Amino acid sequence: MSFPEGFLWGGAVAANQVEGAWNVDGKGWSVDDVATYKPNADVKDYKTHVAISSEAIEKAMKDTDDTYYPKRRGIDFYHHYKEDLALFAEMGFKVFRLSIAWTRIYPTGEEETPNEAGLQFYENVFKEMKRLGIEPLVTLSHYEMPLALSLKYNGWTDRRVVDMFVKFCRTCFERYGKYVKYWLSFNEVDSIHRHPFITAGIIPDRCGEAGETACCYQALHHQFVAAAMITKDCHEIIPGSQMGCMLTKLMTYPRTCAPEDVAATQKKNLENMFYSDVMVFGEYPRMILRDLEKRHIDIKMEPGDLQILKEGTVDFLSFSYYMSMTESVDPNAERTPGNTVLGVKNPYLPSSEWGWQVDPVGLRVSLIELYDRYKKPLFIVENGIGSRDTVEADGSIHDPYRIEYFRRHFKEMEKAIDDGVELMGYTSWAPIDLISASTSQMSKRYGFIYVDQDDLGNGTLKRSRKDSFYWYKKVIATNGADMD
Ligand code: BGP
Repeated sequence: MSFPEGFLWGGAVAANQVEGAWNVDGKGWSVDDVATYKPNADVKDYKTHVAISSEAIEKAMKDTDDTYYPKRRGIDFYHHYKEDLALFAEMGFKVFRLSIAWTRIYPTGEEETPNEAGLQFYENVFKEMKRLGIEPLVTLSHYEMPLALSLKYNGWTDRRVVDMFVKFCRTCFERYGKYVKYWLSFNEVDSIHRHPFITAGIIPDRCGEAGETACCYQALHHQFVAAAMITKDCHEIIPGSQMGCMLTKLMTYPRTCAPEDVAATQKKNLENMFYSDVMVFGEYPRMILRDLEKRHIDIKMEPGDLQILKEGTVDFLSFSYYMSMTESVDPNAERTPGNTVLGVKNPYLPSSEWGWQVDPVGLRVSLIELYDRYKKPLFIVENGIGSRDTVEADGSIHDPYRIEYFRRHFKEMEKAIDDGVELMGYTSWAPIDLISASTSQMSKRYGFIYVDQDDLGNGTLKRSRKDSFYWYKKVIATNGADMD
């Protein structure tokens, strides 16, 4: 067994979780700039962490301090990007996944002309990556939409946001087409129901009598249409480019072999793959349309929308995989959180401090299921474990649990490839410690590189190599042959 020649090993980040510089060089307010760190909330209570309201937004916009708004400071990648890219190159990265913050390019989303300082920043990053021989994999929407569109239109619920997003993407394709050939539209496109605000700018208390669920499905339809439109634009503007969709793979097993548990699990997995079904097959699954009909959810579609979906299907499917869960019809089954969902606990698996259940075999199961369903090349664009790391007196950082996590997941990837799955590459989440999406913590560390900063922003931002840095470097250098 081995990884194919040219396998794209690397790491992934998101602008809102690393860049900082939230209000410089013309950048506008994004939905992340009002996300707060809630030190007293239970880290497993993700609903509290991702909750938002008009009142909270108003309060945040009056507060220019970033102490309790960690995504405003990130890890200051905006000023450290050359140092960080050099560290990624030292590990031997073939690819680096990053996102472009919409509000650096169009501060409110409605400007006629883009913000040149914002365009220049990302061009500098891509030039440095080209110099280092690292291929960019660019996410166009990674929870970073303009707050102005959220406040004015209730985010993606309004059809007019489609054209604004398409304008932003065309600007990126035209400016960066000579550096970037791999693109992703919406990060975890399925996450709109889990955190509608950071995913689609939807403010629950503005959903009116239609209600939040209907708003989410309408916004999601607009995102499906926009994703299909930009896929065609990407192919036309950048010959040879590839556009992927990005799914949270929420692998779910039946808690028992009781047929009711199996049926409930099947429903969960089909619901999870509905989003990639639309973006890969270019149409809504019949059973989803029937489910929406039964729930009296009426998605307003414009004439031609279904044709747009059909003509704008993706070239590859990317996904995040952190953990698996089970499903049971037993109302008393113990549940555990994982990546802003609440699954039934699997007694055969260990859990992280945040409750996420570690399941390397589940990655192989996911790869085979997704490849069998879609017959498209796959790309793992997020996988990793958040944990507390300790800096020893001599400055070393020992993270054997992280090495073990990755080793076991890489072994399962290798088995899936050996079974015939076409896997383009792998970007770990995240190569460098950054701000957690759900809890806005710095202390939930993912990186091969440690960043000296705590949850309240205290620290020097000094970067340090953890033991796993050297381990991953060896894995990449041997294309996965040496994982000891
Ligand atoms: C995914 C997001 C990433 C990343 C990851 C880890 O949902 O796409 O942005 O944050 O989750 O989650 P967290 O940061 O909440 O630990």
